Amino acid sequence: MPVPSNAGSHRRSRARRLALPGAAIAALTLLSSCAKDAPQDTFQPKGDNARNIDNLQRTPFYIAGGVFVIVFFVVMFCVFKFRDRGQKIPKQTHGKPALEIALTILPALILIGVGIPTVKTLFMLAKTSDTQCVINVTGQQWWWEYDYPVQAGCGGITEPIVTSGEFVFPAKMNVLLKITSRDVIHSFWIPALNGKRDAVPGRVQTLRMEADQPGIYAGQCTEFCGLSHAYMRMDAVALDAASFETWKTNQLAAYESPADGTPAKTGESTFLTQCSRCHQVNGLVNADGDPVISRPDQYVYSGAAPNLTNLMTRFDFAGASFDLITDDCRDKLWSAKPADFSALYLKGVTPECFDPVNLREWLRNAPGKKPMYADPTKLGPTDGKTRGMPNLNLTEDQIDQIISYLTERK
Ligand code: HEC
Ligand SMILES: [Cu+2]
Repeated sequence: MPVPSNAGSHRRSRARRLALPGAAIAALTLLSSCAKDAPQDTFQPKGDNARNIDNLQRTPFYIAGGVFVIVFFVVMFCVFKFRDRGQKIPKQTHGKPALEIALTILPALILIGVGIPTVKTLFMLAKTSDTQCVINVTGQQWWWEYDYPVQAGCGGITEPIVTSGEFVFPAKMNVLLKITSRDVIHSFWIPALNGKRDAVPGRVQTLRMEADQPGIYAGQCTEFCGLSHAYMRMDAVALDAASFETWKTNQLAAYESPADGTPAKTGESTFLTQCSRCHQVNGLVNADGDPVISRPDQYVYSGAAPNLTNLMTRFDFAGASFDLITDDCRDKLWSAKPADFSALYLKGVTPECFDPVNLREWLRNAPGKKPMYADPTKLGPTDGKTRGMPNLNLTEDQIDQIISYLTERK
C-alpha cells in the first residue's frame, strides 16, 4: 500500500486513472464502427479453413472477453472503494495452499480445454491429401507470383500459367498453395479464407484455400519485408467451375501481334527494347521471328519480374496495390453478387472501366510510385541490377504507345 500522498497529486492521479478506461471505451467504439465494411475481417470467414479458425477462436474469445469485463469492473471497484484516504496499511497475509493449488489446476484445465480443439484444428488445416489443385506462390519484394504447374488437378492444366497479384481458382474446391520466397521472409494472408503462412527462402510451405462462393478476397503480406512492405498486397479470386475453365483458356490464348501502323504496334517495339529483358510476354517474337525470353535474373536482384502476357485480365498491379480500373468499376467488381461475379471478372479490364492514371504514373517513374530504395540517390541501377522496377525515362509518347499495346492484349 502506498504511503499517504498529498491532496494535489491525489486528484491528478484520479484523473489519470479515469483516462485509461475512457480511452479503452473510445477505442472499442472506433473499432466496432469500422468493422462494417472490412474485406480483411477475420471474423467473417468465407471458406472452410477460415471458418475452422473462426470457430476455434470464438469460444475462448467470448470467455476471455467476459473475464476481461469482470476483472475490469472488480479492479475499478477496488480502485475507488479502497483508494488511499490516509488509512492505516492493512494487515499483510502470506500463503494459502488451497487457493494456490486451485489457481494452478484451474489454468491447467483451461489450457487443456483450449489445447485439444487447437491441435485438432491445426491438423485439419495442415491436411493436404484432399486438395485438388496446386498453385505455386512465390513472394518477392514486393509482389506475389503465382504459377500453375502442368497437372491433372485444377481440372487439368496443360501448359504452365504464370500470373501475379491476383490468383484465380475454382470456388468450392480445396486448393493447395505451395509458398516460398525469392528474397526475404514474407507472409501470405487472405483473412477471409485461411490464416497466415510465412514465405521463407529455400523452403516450401503449404496452405489450403477454399472459398464457398465466387468472389474476390483481399489480403496482404504480413511479415515486414522492407521499404514497400505496405504495397505488397494480393487478391484471391474464386470463380465458378465453368468460368475457371474459360479463365485457363484465356490465359493460354495464342499471342496476337497488334496490326501494323497502329500505336499499339509501336508500343510493341518499345516493349521489345525497354521491357522484355525483364518482363515475359508469352508468344512475343523479335524482328527475326525468334521467341523473346526475358532474363530478369540479370537485371533484378530477386531475379524475377511479373509476367505481363495477360496484364489486362487482372484489375490491379504492382503487388495488387494500384487499380487499373475506375473506382466505380472497382466497387461493382468487389460488391458483385456471387452469381454475377465470375462473368464480370472474366471480362477483364474493359475500355469503359480502364483508368490509365496509375499505370501511366508507374511507367513514368515506378520507384516514385512504390519506393524501392531507402537511399533516393540509389534509385537507378546498382551493379547493373535493380530492386523492383527502375525509372526508364520513357517519353510521354512511348508511355501512350505501351499502354495501347498492353490494353489491346487480353
Ligand atoms: C529492370 C527490370 C525491369 C524493366 C526493364 C521493366 N520492368 Fe516492369 N517491373 C519490374 C519489376 C521487378 C516489377 C515488380 C515491381 C513490384 O511490383 O514491386 C515490375 C512491375 C511492372 C508492372 C506491374 C505488373 C504486375 O502484374 O504487378 C508493369 C505493368 C510493368 N512492370 C510494366 C513495365 C513496362 C511496360 C516496362 C517497359 C517500359 C517495364 N515494366 C520495364 C522490372 C522491370
Ligand atoms: Cu512481403
